[in-house]
Amino acid sequence: MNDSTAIAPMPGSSKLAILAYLGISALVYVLMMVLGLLMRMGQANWLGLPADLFYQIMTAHGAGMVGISGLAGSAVMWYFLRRYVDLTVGILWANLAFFLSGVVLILGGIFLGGYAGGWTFLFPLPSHGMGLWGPVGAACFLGGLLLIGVGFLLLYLDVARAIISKYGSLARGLGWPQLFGNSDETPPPAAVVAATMVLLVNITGIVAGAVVLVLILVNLFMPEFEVDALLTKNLIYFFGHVFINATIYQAVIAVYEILPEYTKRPWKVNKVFLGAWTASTIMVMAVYPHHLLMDFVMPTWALVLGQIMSYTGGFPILVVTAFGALTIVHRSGIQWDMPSGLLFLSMFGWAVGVVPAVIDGTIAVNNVMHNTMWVPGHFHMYLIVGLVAMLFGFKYYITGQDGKPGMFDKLAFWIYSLGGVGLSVTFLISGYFSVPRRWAQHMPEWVGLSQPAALMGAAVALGAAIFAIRFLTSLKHARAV
Ligand code: HEM
Ligand SMILES: [Cu+2]
Repeated sequence: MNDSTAIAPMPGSSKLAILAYLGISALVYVLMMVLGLLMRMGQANWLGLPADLFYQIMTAHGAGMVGISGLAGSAVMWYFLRRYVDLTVGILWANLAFFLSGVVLILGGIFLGGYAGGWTFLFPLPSHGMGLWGPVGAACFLGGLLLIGVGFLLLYLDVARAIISKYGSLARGLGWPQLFGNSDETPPPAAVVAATMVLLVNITGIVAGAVVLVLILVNLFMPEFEVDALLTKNLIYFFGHVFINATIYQAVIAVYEILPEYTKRPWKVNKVFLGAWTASTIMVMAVYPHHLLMDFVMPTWALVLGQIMSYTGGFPILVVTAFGALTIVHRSGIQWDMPSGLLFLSMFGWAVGVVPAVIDGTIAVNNVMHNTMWVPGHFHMYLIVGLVAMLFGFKYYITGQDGKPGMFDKLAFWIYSLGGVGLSVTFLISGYFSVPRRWAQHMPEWVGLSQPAALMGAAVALGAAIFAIRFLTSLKHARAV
């Protein structure tokens, strides 16, 4: 295997597709942030948001953010992975087509059909609209998710095909001969290792998601076809947990590829790195019962597994990445600009966000914190300050906006990062005081926290809007290699 061959420039159609993925995601992030802001303003009593509309917005915000993160993460993976393997451009476009058709159905299901049961579509909510939505609205929402899943399934199958045809097997893609054997062949590059892990967990997750979507869809129109509520909840959280986590595992490839360019030092793929990715392949799938800690009918062993895996599962990749990033940057004379700054910020946000997640993965804590604002607190931290910062860092990079940042960029960087930390911390504090999550109307005692949170939300949305404008107006400088 020879990875040192010069990288061929991207054919125009794949460059266009990647820019379409990224451009759409930049716009959707800003739009969905505005929806988040509306919710927070409603909770702050600054906006009279009727409860039914709040839950429609909450459903759109949740589904939209998770979906667009999947799309943007896969663009990062695809862009770098094609440096090493032969990916199919047609499938990249097909995935986008499936995605956009799914989005149309989802938005129709929510804002025309009235579906407001949350992006997690927990059974039997879709069939219990209580007059707010009917089976058609719910079916549009579920069908839209299914369409998006089909697109992603095609994409990851193509990634699997490409990795197998170059490296021989997925085990080799994960570097097992180097990890477990004494092979002195050079291990696959970090991008290939990460992509192999992601395709394994995401194909499994998407198939589980498709199964449960079909079960619930059939039940919607044929209630006599009974569905087991506990089974559906397991499948939904298996799929949901894996899919959102895999977005970071795709976006992090940007760190592995961009920091070496900046520091002119290679990203080292050693046994620790390979071991972390292999261990996480199993753990990211085994940890999902931490979403069911309050479901007393679950077998105890599964919940104990959820707690133990929460303690161990989130760390390996984070540690090898953060440690690797620090060592590669240390005394390298790196130039700090928007791409490298945002990538570094993302490492911080990811690491900080994992801590409250792990705390909540403890059964004794979850007894109290379950379904409080603590939960959106942890994931907004590692999604806004971690994942989305990583993605915007990549967007600055791909449009060639490196080098000394301008005043607007610096300003956007600070209001985005401080706003993101502030928004998440106010969520966490609310959670600490047991303010419930997913409540349209907040009690007068809670509003004192919802109000500063709304201001922070506005800062994040403004920062992201500047990032998005800077990306969209620099598209002509986009690099092809
Ligand atoms: C300006 C930035 C943002 C604001 C103001 C915001 C605000 C909110 C609010 C108010 C909620 C409902 C909290 C509750 O349970 O009461 C929420 C939920 C959520 N947000 Fe955000 N958010 C922002 C950015 C993001 C980003 C960037 C992501 C993901 C990449 C995200 C993903 C989610 C998810 C998955 C939920 C859960 C929805 C549910 O409970 O069904 N948010 N957000
Ligand atoms: Cu989880």
